[in-house]
Amino acid sequence: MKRALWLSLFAFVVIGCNSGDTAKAPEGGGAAPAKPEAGKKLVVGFSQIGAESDWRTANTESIRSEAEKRGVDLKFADAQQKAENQIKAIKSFIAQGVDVIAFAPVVETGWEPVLREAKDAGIPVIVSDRRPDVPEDLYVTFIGADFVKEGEMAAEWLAKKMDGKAKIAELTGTTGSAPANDRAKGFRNVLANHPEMEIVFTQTGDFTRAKGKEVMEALLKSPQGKDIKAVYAHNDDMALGAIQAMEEAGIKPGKDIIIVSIDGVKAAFEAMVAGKLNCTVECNPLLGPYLFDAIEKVAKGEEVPKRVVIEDKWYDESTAAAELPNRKY
Ligand code: GYE
Repeated sequence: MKRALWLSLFAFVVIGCNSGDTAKAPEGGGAAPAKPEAGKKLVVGFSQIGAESDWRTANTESIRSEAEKRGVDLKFADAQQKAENQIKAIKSFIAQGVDVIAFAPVVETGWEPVLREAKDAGIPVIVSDRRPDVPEDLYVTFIGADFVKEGEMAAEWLAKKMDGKAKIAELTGTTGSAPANDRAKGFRNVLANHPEMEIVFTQTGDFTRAKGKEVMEALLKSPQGKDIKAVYAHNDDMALGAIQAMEEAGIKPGKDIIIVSIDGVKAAFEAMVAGKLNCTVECNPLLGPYLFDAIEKVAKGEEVPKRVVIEDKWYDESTAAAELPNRKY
């Protein structure tokens, strides 16, 4: 019976987001909440990655508040950035017999066995935010941004700003995660057309402010640090940490070193207004409404597209002040 819930359409949907917009329902907005059968609440298990960044905090808040708004019984598990905790959480959701499982996989690999267990138990799985490297029949839909495109946008902006010439330090996200892999790839796709734009340093800052700061501090102390003209950070938090390290080293962030990052959190806009960050590529974390639209459809046995892409755009120092009051996260 539950296997019918696996119904899905191999379709592809792109959702554009205007700056400052909260997420809209995927199709025409405001889909009516599912009526729980005979007064029974829909039970959803969500395995979140952790609380590593402002983006993640906004994402969690969006998911929690949307569940509450729709009267969904949400079992929320924070994995503290550990895949093994996510696997444990998913196994426990299976054991509890939840109606739908949703998760944001911290890294790309290692999910096939546990997702097979969910499938064998007849519980549909919805993927949020990051892509797992598994056969497509193991999940119903994947809702999230195109990280390769984000990396490309960051590189295009930077190449223009630097007139096609710069020694770049890259602060990468969590090793093995889809956004770290894809944002690195997208950036390099564009750099291939700019022979004098060169990545001379690349190291993980694990998507956190503390590690971004630590890595930048060490880089600035090394002889290589003197050559760096630009920083590409895979998220705003690492850029904000790097900004602190630069200031402590007597370097003017945003001027001596040009900085581009990804996410578009409020703190990044504030840093742009203060002239310390130059550009951020937005990645909308407000996935709650999209996610629960899909969850409710899947629970009712309705079809959902296999992939829902949330579209992003970039903002830089020239538009930051005007945009800041519209920011929702
Ligand atoms: O960019 C980063 C977070 O997966 C898109 O994870 C997400 C990323 C986001 O920690 O800030």
